[in-house]
Amino acid sequence: MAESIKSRVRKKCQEMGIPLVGFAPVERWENPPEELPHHFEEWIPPEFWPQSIYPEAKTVIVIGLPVQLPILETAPSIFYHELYHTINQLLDEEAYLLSNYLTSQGHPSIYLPRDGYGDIEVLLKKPLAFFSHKHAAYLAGLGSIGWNNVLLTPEYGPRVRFTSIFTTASLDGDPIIGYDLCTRCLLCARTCPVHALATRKDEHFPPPMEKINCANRSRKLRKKYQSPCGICIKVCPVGMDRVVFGREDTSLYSQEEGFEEYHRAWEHVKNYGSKK
Ligand code: B12
Ligand code: SF4
Ligand code: SF4
Repeated sequence: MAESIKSRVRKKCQEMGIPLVGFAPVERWENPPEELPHHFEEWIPPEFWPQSIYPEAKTVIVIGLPVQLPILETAPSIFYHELYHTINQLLDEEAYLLSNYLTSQGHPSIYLPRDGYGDIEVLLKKPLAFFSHKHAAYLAGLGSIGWNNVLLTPEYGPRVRFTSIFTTASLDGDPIIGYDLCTRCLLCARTCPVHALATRKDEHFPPPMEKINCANRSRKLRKKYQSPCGICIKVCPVGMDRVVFGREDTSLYSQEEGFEEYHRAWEHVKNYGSKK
């Protein structure tokens, strides 16, 4: 019975054009599976667990939509700004519809907003949401956490946005990716314009991050209709999407020679629709 709900949800996701979906029983927040690739020095506090937010929840279903690499390459720009909003809207709508579907099948369920904050000004004071989709995706076996502080997936590297559904249906969890996808190349940290990511490799995990520097940059870019920044997810070499889009060589971001047509295209996009 439980498996059949799972396969119905997978089928529905396929019909809705959702390429990534993962299942995590809520117990995984309390007892993280041993196969997880990272050892966390601090784990998510209990009040952020799904069973604390919706006590009836038995399983978290995580869905992910890709950030199309050639658009992200123009960032910061109006092009990525628009894509970001399109993905966010779709995630919210699709998770809402999926939760209604599950409820109609006799399994009361609720959707979570893909972000869950009113404005960047709120994050500047407290850069946390009440629930973390990155950790949910991690516990649902969709990927491993990168040096850039977001989840890397085999399919899209860090270029994927997530949201979650809390369901009262008890469903089997998906297998955990037991290896670390991050190569520790530190391209993300070295290209961050506001030094928000640590550039020294040490044992601390997750690596320390200056969230406020990143949020401040986002606030400035928003005033120009160019938010968010996205550089640390653009340069990451991980992800099959690089092969799909023919972008395996990440030196195209740091050098113009040999890649003039790309640089010209990005410059053109940056010149329109947003403030300089
Ligand atoms: C707040 C937030 C931000 C803030 C803070 C960044 C951050 N890393 O938290 C700002 C505005 C800077 C930001 C920027 C970006 N974000 Co953001 N962001 C969020 C948001 C809304 C909440 C994250 C959160 O609070 N998690 C909850 C806590 C529990 O997680 P945590 O902070 O990682 O906590 C850990 C440690 O800090 C530690 N810890 C230590 N002390 C304490 C104390 C307390 C009280 C807690 C709770 C934890 C804690 O324990 C935790 C476990 O490891 C999520 C959406 C969501 N609701 O999940 C998106 C999200 C994480 N962002 C996302 C993305 C893509 C970005 C950007 C790339 C956007 C862009 N610029 O294009 C950048 C990347 C920045 C980066 N390198 O991390 C995606 C990540 C997708 C993925 N592949 O993983 C998410 C999931 C949005 C989405 N719906 O997909 N973001
Ligand atoms: S989104 Fe931009 S500012 Fe924020 S951490 Fe990544 S590169 Fe740095
Ligand atoms: S850019 Fe390199 S160090 Fe950063 S997350 Fe990707 S693989 Fe890891």
